[in-house]
Amino acid sequence: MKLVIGNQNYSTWSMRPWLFASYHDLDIEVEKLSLNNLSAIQKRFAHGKVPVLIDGSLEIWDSMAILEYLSETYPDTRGWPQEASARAVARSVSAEMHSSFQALRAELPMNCRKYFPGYRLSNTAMEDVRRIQQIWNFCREKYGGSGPWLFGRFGIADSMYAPVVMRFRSMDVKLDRVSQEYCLAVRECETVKKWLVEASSEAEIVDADEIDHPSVALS
Ligand SMILES: N[C@@H](CCC(=O)N[C@@H](CS)C(=O)NCC(=O)O)C(=O)O
Repeated sequence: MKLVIGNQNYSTWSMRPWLFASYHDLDIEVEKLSLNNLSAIQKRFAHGKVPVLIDGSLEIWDSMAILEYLSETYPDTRGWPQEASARAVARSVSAEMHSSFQALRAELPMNCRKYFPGYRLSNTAMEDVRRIQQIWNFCREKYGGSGPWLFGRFGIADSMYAPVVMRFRSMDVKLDRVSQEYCLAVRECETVKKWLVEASSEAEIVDADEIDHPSVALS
């Protein structure tokens, strides 16, 4: 299998399946394409976006579908919780991440290399931040007893929310205690650290994903 991703500094959608595959040490080749060269991505893939998982003649072009395929192909990874009601909630919060939080996406692009002191969010983006904290508190309190992740053990829901943790880190978003602890667990994860090292080693700037605000380099 091969996972085709975009620039690690910027590509939130790529981070999700990469994190899941790398956390579980799956034998998957990774190919990186530049988000500055969209025409190359469009030429190669009908829908023109990354990530894409290639398994023989099969192409899967959506991050959630890739995560589910990996979890089904490698059942030991147990991407979704085993218990039916926890699984339904994990799917709900993952789907909400997949389809919502437009203000957050627009105002807080992921930029793993940079910290933006004093960056102010709109009320709409703050509402997205509030909702995400509500989700994290709910999952941690109700399902997170057996470990530091949203449903105890690392799963698809954590892969879906990891890029948000990176956005909050860059923008120094103030969070409640449970959310701070969850963000710390994500940032301390060795696989997340590996992503950050690889993102920091990229020199390429993607102007479309940069914001016009003074920044400090993050290590
Ligand atoms: N719904 C897709 C979104 C993928 C996506 O928007 N990828 C971005 C990179 S992070 C991209 O390829 N953008 C290129 C473009 O929009 O032309 C998924 O879940 O994978």
